[in-house]
Amino acid sequence: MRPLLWAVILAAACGSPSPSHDTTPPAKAAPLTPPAEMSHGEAPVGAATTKPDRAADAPPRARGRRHRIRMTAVAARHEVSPGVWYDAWTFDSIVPGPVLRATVGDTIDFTLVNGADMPHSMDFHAAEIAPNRAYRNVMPRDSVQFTFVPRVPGAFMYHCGTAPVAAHIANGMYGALIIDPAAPRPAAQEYVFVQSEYYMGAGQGKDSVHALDWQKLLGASPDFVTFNGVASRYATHPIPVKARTPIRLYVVNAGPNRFSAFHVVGAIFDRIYVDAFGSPLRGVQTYNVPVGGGAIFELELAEPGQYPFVSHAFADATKGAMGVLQAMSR
Ligand SMILES: [Cu+2]
Repeated sequence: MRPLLWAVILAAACGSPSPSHDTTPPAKAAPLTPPAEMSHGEAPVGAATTKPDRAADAPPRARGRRHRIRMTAVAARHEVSPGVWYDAWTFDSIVPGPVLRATVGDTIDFTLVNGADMPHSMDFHAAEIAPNRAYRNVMPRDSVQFTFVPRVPGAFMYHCGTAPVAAHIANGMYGALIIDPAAPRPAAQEYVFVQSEYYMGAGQGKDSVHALDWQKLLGASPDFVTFNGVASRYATHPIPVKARTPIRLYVVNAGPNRFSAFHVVGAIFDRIYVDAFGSPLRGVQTYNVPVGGGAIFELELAEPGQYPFVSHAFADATKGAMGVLQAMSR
C-alpha cells in the first residue's frame, strides 16, 4: 500500500472517535484556592441582609385540632442553582412542597388533587394507615382524600409513593411535616431544612432545562445536593440568627439516596430529638439523618459570626448541601 494512502487511513481513524476511545477529559483537580476569611467556604457566602426567595423559617405551631390540607401534584420548572433549571414534578408547584405543621392528636384531613399528566400519590411518614387505601395512585384529574391522627412527635418526611418512587422523589415530590408534642417545646428560633438530590440529564431546549438521569440516580451520584431544593441558597443568603439564644432546626432528609451527616461548624448540638419517644441525645457534634428520616437539632451559637451548616459528607456539601447561620449579637 502506498504511504500516502496509509496516511489518509490513519488520519481518518484518529479523527473519528470510536466507542473504545474515552474522549472525556480527565477529572479536574480539586480547587485549592479558598475564599479568604471564610471557614468551610464551599460556596460563595453573601450578606445576611439579602433575603432568599424561600425562607427556611418554620411555620408557627398549629392552632386548632383539625387541619384541612389540600395539595395539587403538578409539573413545574425549578431553578436548582442560578441559571440551572429542572423539569420538576411537585406538590403545589414548589420543591420541596409546603412545610406542614400539626400537633400530636390533631386530625389531618388531606386531599391530593392530581393536576399532572401521570399518576401520583402521597405518603405521610407521620401517619399510621393502610398504604393501599390512603397512598394509592391518583390518576390525572382525579383525587384522593384520607384523614389521620399523628401519634408521634418529630420532623417527618412526606413524598409521592408512585413507582418508581426514586424518580418521583428525585423529581421533587417531597416535603416536611412537623408534628409537635402536646406540651409545646420551649421558645426558639426555628428553621426547617429538607435535604435532597438532583440527577441532571443533558439540558434540552433553548433554555437548556434538565430532566432526570435515571442511571445517575441508580448510581447515587447526584449533580446537586441541596437544602430546601436550591444549592447553597443559605450560603448566598445566610440566615440571620441571634447568638447565645436557642435555635431549633427541623431536618428532614428526602434523599432519595444520600445520608445527611448533619453538622453545624463551630457548634455542638445541645439536644437531638429523633422521631421517637424518650430522652434526647445530648452533646453531639454530627448526627446522621437517614434517607426518609428526620431529626430535631437544638443548639446555641457561642458568639456572633458565620456558622456554616453542612452535610459533613463533604462531596455533598461541595454539591450544595451547605448554608450559613449568621449569628448577630443579642
Ligand atoms: Cu409522583
